[in-house]
Amino acid sequence: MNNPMNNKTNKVLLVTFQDNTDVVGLKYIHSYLRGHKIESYMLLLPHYRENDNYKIAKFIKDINPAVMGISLMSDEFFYAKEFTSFIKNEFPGLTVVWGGIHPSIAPAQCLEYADFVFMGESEVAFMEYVEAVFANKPTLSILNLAYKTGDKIVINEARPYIDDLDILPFPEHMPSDSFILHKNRIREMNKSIFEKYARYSGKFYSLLSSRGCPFSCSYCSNSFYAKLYGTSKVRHRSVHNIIEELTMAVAAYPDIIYISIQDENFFYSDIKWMQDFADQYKKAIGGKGFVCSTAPNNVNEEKLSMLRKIGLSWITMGLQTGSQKINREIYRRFMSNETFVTAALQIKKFNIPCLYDVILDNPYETESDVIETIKVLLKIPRPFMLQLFSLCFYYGTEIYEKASKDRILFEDPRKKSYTKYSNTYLNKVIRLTPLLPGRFIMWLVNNRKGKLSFCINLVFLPALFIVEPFVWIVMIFISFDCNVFSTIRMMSSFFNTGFRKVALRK
Ligand code: B12
Ligand code: SF4
Repeated sequence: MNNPMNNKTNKVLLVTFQDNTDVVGLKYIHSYLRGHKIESYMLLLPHYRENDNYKIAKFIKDINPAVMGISLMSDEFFYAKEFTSFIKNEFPGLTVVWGGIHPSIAPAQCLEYADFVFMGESEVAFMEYVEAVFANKPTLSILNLAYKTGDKIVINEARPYIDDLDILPFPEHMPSDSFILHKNRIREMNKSIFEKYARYSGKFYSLLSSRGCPFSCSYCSNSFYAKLYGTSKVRHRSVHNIIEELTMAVAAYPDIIYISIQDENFFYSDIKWMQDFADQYKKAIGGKGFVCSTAPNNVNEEKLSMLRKIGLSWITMGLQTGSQKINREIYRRFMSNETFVTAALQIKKFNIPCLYDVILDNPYETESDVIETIKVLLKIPRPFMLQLFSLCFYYGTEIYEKASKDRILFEDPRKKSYTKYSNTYLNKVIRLTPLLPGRFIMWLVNNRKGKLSFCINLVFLPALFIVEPFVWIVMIFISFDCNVFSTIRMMSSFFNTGFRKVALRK
């Protein structure tokens, strides 16, 4: 195959392996480049397989980029490695740059394959790099950049966080000039393909109203960023700027059902900012529902009341563990169970359905720690649902350093699936906690070692297949203020997301 660099162009190709189109960070990079008149293309490779390489190579030859940027999380490392090795072989002169969370936390590992790595927030730094490449200027002193020279890894200083996020062009729901690997071919993105891959059929619009989190939980990448930047400051966009983005999005995509606020901790915003947001949201976006995440510490009735009135429909909040000791000493989360339960009761008071995150498979947890989690979950009001994650020891995080020092054996975070938690008795009980009566849950806990422990297997599947869908329907119904039509419409998007995820896998 010809090397595109023989015929140098001023084009950038941005690649992702994520299985959905919700690639917020990469969309920001794309918009920033395009906003600065740089010809940027996006290529989405969901469910990428080695066999796809030659089809992709043909597409790359046609586009002929000067720089290829790949965005990756840890679990996409091996796709990026395989793909980059192929590309370097096929197009030896094409510069391949990696960015995103994994290259940020593990640059040396990534530089085994990528020519350069960008660490941290990179809109400005990457654009400077691209402009330098186009102008044949030196690039090695660009901030955020890491590279290898001989055996040595050089990591340049991080550019300070962008304080004024309003300078960033809006990311696009369905990015312009984007292409996708669909049904064995690279196709130009269009609405129908987009809806197949977007989460909830594209009916959720992802918004980042702020960047950063004031906390620094040991398992979260924010504990790494706090070290990299020497601060955990949260930066907010102006309300005016957010509303402008939403107004445009809702006009362009009238079938959007929800605004999905992707901020780590939306309730962290101060009350004055929130009041302003509520007023302008109500005026400009009307009754459109929105969903967000929060830490329990930042929930209060004033904020709940204000946001419920303008459409707050779902909340995601982390418990992670009911063991105070694990929370404090291992997760470095200084959030008490009382605070969590109080927040859950307040959320219930405003009739907002809530999803609670719980981390399973923590080798530092004893059986009694896990039982503490079950007990806390039994104190919160129903209906609710759990999002259960198997603990991943991501590189660069505080918990990774600790577990490595303590010689704890853990799975390679690049290979581990965070959704595949182990099938232990107590993990099953946790899964059943929102579905079955509290007394029965405690009975299962107390009989876990006795002759009756087999009973859990009798109730497990019926609860999952009969009770769980029912709880979901009730929660969706509540989220739409008991509107039957909206509930049915939403359920079809949920169904499509689940169904297509399975059907689109080759
Ligand atoms: C919003 C969010 C999501 C959204 C959107 C994800 C997305 N890709 O944008 C959704 C809900 C889909 C999601 C899902 C998941 N997420 Co998530 N998510 C986040 C969150 C809270 C914010 C990400 C964000 O938008 N940040 C703001 C943007 C602007 O930053 P950014 O994405 O990092 O991009 C910037 C830089 O990284 C860089 N960059 C990015 N790509 C590239 C490419 C190039 C070429 C260059 C030069 C630079 C560059 O520049 C960008 C702009 O400044 C982060 C936490 C965090 N602090 O990052 C977790 C986080 C990214 N998620 C994480 C995980 C684990 C997941 C899940 C696997 C499960 C889960 N537990 O949530 C799923 C699976 C996703 C999938 N593969 O489909 C982990 C990743 C850990 C890791 N080491 O891989 C994080 C870091 C949270 C954590 N646990 O620490 N997530
Ligand atoms: S509160 Fe959530 S986003 Fe913030 S550091 Fe902890 S886990 Fe990460």
